[in-house]
Amino acid sequence: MTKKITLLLALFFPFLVLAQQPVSIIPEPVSIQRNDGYFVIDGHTSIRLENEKKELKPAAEFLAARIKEISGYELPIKKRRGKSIRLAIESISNLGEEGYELQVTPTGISIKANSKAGIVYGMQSVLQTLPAVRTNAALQVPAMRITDYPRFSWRGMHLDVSRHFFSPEAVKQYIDLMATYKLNKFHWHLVDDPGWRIEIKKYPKLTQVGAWRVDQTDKPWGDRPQAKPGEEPTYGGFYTQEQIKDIVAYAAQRNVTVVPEIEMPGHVASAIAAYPQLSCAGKAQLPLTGGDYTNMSSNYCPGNEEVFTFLEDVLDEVVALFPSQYIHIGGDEVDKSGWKKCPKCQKRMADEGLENVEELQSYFIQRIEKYLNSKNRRIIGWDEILEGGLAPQATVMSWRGESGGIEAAKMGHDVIMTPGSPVYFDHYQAGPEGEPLAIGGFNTLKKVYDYEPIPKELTAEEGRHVLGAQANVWTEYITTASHLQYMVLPRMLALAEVVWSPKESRDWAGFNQRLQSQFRAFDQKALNYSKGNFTVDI
Ligand code: TNX
Repeated sequence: MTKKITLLLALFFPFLVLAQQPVSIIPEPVSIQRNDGYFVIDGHTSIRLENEKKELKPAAEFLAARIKEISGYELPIKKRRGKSIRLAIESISNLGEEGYELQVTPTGISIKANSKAGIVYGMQSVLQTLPAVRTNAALQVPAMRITDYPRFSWRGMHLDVSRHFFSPEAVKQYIDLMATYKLNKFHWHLVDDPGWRIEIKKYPKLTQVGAWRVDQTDKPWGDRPQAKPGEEPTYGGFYTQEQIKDIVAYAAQRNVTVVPEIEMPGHVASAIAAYPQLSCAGKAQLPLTGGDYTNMSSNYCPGNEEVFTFLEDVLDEVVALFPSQYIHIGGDEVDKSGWKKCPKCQKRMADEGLENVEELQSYFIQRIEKYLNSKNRRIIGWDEILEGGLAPQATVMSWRGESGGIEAAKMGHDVIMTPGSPVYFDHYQAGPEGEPLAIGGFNTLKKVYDYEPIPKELTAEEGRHVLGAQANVWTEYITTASHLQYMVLPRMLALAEVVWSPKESRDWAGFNQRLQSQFRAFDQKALNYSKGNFTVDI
C-alpha cells in the first residue's frame, strides 16, 4: 500500500519524493538531518574561504578539482556574491580535531570545523552525494544538516608493497579511497624480504639490488622455489624520494598521514642482498625471490655496530621524507635461532647482560627507539616487540589477535588493533570457491563490520590507550592494482564505519543499504570490488 502511494506521488510530485530520499554516507555521520530540496552546484557557484585562507587553500583546490572532474565547472576560489560553498575554520566545541558541521540549504553549502581536517571531511560527505565520474546531469546536493566527528583517531589501512610492487598511481588511488571514507593513516610497508622499495641516497644498492627479484608469482607461496644462482632478478620496483614526497603531499591534502614502515630486525633479506655484511652470516641469499629465506642471511645482526650506523643513516632520510609523528619499525616474526649461533651476538648479550635472544631483540628495538625519539619521532612495532621487554615509549600494533594489545594497554602503552581476524584483508572475504587465491583465513564483510576495537578485558581508562584500528593488506598473493581493489572493496568501508561512527549507531542492514550508492560509484569508476550477497553472513 505505502509503495503504491509513493509511486503515485513520484509520478505527480517527483520533487516531493526526492526530498524524502535518505542520504547515503559511509561512514554514517554522528547526526544527520535530511531537509527538503537541494543545492545545485553550477557554473555560478564559488568556493568561499571565510578565514585561515592560506591553510584552507589546498583543501579548496581539492574540492574544486573534484567538481571540475565530475562536471567540467571550474569553481573560483574567492569571495563573491551569490551561491557559494563556504569553508570556515572556527572554534566549535564538541567537534574535536577532525569533526565538522555541514549545512546544505537550497541557497548554499557551509562547512565549519576546528581544523583543515574537519573541512576536508565535510567535503568528502558532500562529494559522496554527487556522481563519482563526469556527468552532464545537474549536481544536486541534498539539503541537510550534519554534525560529525570520529570515534577513533587512528583509522588505518596498511599496504605491503614489498611482496608485490604497486605503482605510485595505484598507491594514490588507494589513498584516495581511504580519504573518501575518512580513513586517515596510511601504513606503508616499504621493506620486506622480497623487495626494498624506498630510495635511500646513502645506500644506493638497497634499490639497485634489493628492489629486484626473480619472478615466481605464478606459483603459490609455499611452492615458490629458491632461485637458481645466476637467475636474472628483473621483477620489482621502488619509489624515488621525489615520488615519495609527491605521495606524502597528495595524502596530506586529503588528511591522510603516511606512516612508513622500515622493517627490522627481520624480514630484511632485501637489505641483506644489497649489503650482506649486515647479517650474522655476512652473506646474502641471492638472487631474491618471492619465496622463503633462511634466518642467518635475512635478519640484521644485533651484534654488529655497523647495522646501527646503517639504520640511523636510513632513518635520517626516512624522517626527512615523512612528517608523520610515528615511524613503524616492524619487529615481527624474527627467527632468532641464527643469533644463538652468532659469536658477535653472544658477545653483545654478555656485554649488555642480556639473558636470551628475546632480550637481544628488545635491546635492538630500544636502541632504535632512542634514536627516533631524539629526532622527535615515536615508534610503532608489531606485538612481538613486547617479548624481551617493551621499549618505553612504543605504541604496539596488535596483530596476533588482541592479546598483545591488551597487555600493552594495561601497561599504559598506546595500542592500535589490527587482529588477523577480522581485519586482515589479504584473507578470503567469501568462497573460497570462485574467489582469487588468497593466503587463507576468512574475514567476511559482516565480520569486519561487527568488529569492536576496544576489548572487554580493558577498563575504561585502559581502553583509552586504544587509538583505533587498521586493516592490513599483505600482498604475497595480490599482484595487480585491480586485485588489490577487490580485496579492500567493500571491506574498507565496513572498517571505516567501525572506526569513525558511534558504536551505538552500528546498523548492518542500514550499512548494506548505504553501500548500494557506493557500489554505483565503484561501477562508474570501473573499480573492482566484491559483490557477494552481504545481507547474509556467509
Ligand atoms: C604475517 S602480520 C606477517 C606478514 C605476512 C602476513 C600474511 C605480520 C606483522 N607479519 O609478514 O605477510 O602474516 O597474512
